[in-house]
Amino acid sequence: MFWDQESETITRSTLQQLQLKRLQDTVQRVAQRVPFYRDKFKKLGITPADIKSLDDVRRLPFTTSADLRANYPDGLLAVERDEAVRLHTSSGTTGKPKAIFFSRKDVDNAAELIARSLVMTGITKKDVFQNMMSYGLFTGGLVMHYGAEKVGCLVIPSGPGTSERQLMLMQDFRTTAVHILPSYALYFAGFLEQKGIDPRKDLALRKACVGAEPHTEETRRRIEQIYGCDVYNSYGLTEMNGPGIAFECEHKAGLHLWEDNFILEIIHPDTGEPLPEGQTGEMVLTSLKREAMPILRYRTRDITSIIPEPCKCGRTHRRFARITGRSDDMLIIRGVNMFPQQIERVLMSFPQVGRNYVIVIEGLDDMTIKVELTAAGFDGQVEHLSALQKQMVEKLKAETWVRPKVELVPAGSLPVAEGKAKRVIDKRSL
Ligand code: DLL
Repeated sequence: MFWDQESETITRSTLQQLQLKRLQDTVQRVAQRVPFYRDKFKKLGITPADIKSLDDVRRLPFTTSADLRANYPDGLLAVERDEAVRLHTSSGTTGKPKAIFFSRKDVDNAAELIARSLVMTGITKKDVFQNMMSYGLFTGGLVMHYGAEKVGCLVIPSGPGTSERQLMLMQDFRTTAVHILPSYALYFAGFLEQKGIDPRKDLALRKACVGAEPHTEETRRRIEQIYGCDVYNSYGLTEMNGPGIAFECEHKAGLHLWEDNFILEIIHPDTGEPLPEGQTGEMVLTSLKREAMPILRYRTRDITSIIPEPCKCGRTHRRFARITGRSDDMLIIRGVNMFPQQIERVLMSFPQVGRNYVIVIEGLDDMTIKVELTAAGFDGQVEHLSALQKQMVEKLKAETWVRPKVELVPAGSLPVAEGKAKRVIDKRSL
C-alpha cells in the first residue's frame, strides 16, 4: 500500500534531479538567511553556485550538535520568527537543549512523511492508533500524531501515561496500532502479565511502530511474539523533523529513508571521509525541504550502512540497516570497543530473560550486567540460576571479547526510565 505512490516509487534519476534542485535551493536560502552558514561558506571559499552536482554536497560544511547548542535559541532560524509555528527540543545529558523550529509548511510536510511511513507498514484509516509516546517538546508525540490523523486513523493521544490507563484505553477502544518505545513495550508486557492479560487474546493489536531508541532484531522478535503483532522500526531525530524520516516497509528489511526530503551520506566517524555504499559508518543527513531551520550535513552520530539493493516493495528510496549504536555510545572496556546493542542481542536470545537490563561500569573497567528474568526463568533454584549465569557470561564473552559479571534479578526489580531507556550507567565518567 502506498500513501503517495508517485513520490515513493519515483525513478532514481528523477529523484536525484529533485534532490539536486532542492539542495541548491536550501544552500541558497541558508547563505542568504543564516549567518552561521554564511560564515562557514566564506571560510571554505564556496558559494551556492558551486553546488552543481549531488557530489558537491561533500564541499559543504558539517553541522554538529555542538553547533546547534552554540546557536541556541534561534541562531539557525532561516525564516522570520513569526513564520515559525512550532518548537521542539532535543535534550542531551547536559546543558541547553537543541531547539528546532518548524514553519507551517514544515509541520505539514512532517505529517506527510509520517503518513507515507505508516501506510507503508499497512496502517490504514480503519486503525485505532494509540500514541504512547510523550507529548510535549519531544517529537514522538505531536509529530507522529499529526501524521496518523492525516492517514485518518482514530488517534488516541495517550502519551506515556500510566500503564493502567493505557490498558483501559486499549481495551475500551479496541486499539489496533501503537506507537511505543521498545523498552516500554517490554515493560508494559510485564504489567499485562501481572494483570493476567494475554495480549495475543485479550487485545486487538495488529501493528506496533517502535523507535526513538536503539533496539535489536531480537527485541523486535520478542515484542512481536508477546503481542502477536507486526513490529516496525521507526527512525528519526528532532533536528530533521522527529519521527517519519526513515521507516521499515512490510518486508521489515531495513529502513527506507525519504530521499526526496533528505540526502543520506555515510562517513567515517573519525576522518569525516565518505564511505562507499554498503560500508558501516556514521549517518550524515542534509534536510532538503525544511523551511524554518534547514540543516546541512548533520552529524547524527548514529552508526549504520546503506543497503544498496532495491527493495521488493517497489519503493526507490534507499534503505539503511538497523542502527547498531551511536559513535558516542561506544563502550571501551579494557581497550576493547563494543556497543550496548551487542549485549542486548545476547541477552534477548535467552528465553528466560525478562524485560529490563542495565549495564554498570565502574572501577577499573569492571562491567556488571544486571538482567531481569521472567517469573518462570527466576524459579528460585540456585543450580538453574548459576548454570544460566555461566552460559550468559560465556556467550557475552564470545560476542564482546570481554568477560562481564552477570547478576540475575527478579522481574520488576530494576529502575524504569520515564522516557527513553537508560541502559548504561558508566560510573567511570561520573
Ligand atoms: O527520538 C525522534 C523519534 C521519535 C524517532 C519517535 C522515532 C520515533 P530525538 O529525541 O532527537 O528524536 O533522538 C534522536 O534517537 O539520533 C538515534 O540515536 C535515536 N533513535 C531514534 N530512532 C531510533 C531507532 C527522536 N529506530 C536519536 N533506532 C537518534 C535506533 C534511534 N536509534
